[in-house]
Amino acid sequence: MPRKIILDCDPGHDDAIAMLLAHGSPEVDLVAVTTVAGNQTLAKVTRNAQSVATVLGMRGVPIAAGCDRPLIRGQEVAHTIHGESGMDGPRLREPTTEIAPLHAVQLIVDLVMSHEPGELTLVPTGALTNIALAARLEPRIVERVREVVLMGGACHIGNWTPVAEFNIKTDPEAAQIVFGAGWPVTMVGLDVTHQALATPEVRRRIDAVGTEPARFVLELFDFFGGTYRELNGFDSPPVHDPCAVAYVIDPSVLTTRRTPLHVELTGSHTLGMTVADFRAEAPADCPTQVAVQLDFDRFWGLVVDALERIGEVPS
Ligand SMILES: [Ca+2]
Repeated sequence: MPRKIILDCDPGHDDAIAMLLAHGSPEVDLVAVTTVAGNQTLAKVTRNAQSVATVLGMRGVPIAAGCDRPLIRGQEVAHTIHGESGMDGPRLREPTTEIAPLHAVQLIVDLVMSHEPGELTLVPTGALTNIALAARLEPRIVERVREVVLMGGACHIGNWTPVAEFNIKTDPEAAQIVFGAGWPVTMVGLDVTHQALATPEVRRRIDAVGTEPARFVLELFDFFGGTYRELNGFDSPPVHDPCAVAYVIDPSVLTTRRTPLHVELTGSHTLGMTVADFRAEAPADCPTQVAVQLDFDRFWGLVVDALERIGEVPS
């Protein structure tokens, strides 16, 4: 049985590849795509989600727009990484997919409550605003969700600040709600996503697929690779968000370690830092774990396989 997931995202170059991986993998059933302000404004990331769905030929998957700002703090966007549109680089077709006529938070609640307990997995790859609000709006979803596999956080080195990762830093209160809710959480953070590099060899493998979606991925890498090189000194860009989807498809892609996780909400230099406790083995009933190692070949194999399955998309 394919694993049913809701992808809650802010496309975003790497979010686009997360959508691609979910859409092209038979091991997961993408039930909905929900958007949240993050890499760019809500309007821009939602339009980008529609564009990606169009490029990939994704039909029948509802796309719903969610929160347009963090719970408490002012909105920060990542235009330095993702450009003014939030997904600069590729020239996109006019989107043909529509937006669902309800708020993403309501859609998440409705879907979780209308599925069997343990059936739906939430895969957030942006700020955790929608997920936190969904848990507050309908607390029963916490017991019904199978697990939350999120891209965000870092146990050692951040990207938005020395110790904080962008998705967590931009809405730390929402992140703390999600980490502390009691449902199983796997944090797929920079510790592993900085291993998911789009190297020249990876690019060659994707180029060999030879389809429009494959060219779209290469155009994403071109832009994202440029900003990462300039700003962060990376030779090849880290492709964060699909790592979370890959873990749902095949958990052996990531090595995980069980640990309590907390979000720093008051530090003057550490706001948004995710604090793990590696001093001792966590108790077996600890609901949170963090990814510590990526199987690089297996991960990129999943992305290439997904592209092969999607094939050429008729216009
Ligand atoms: Ca993202």
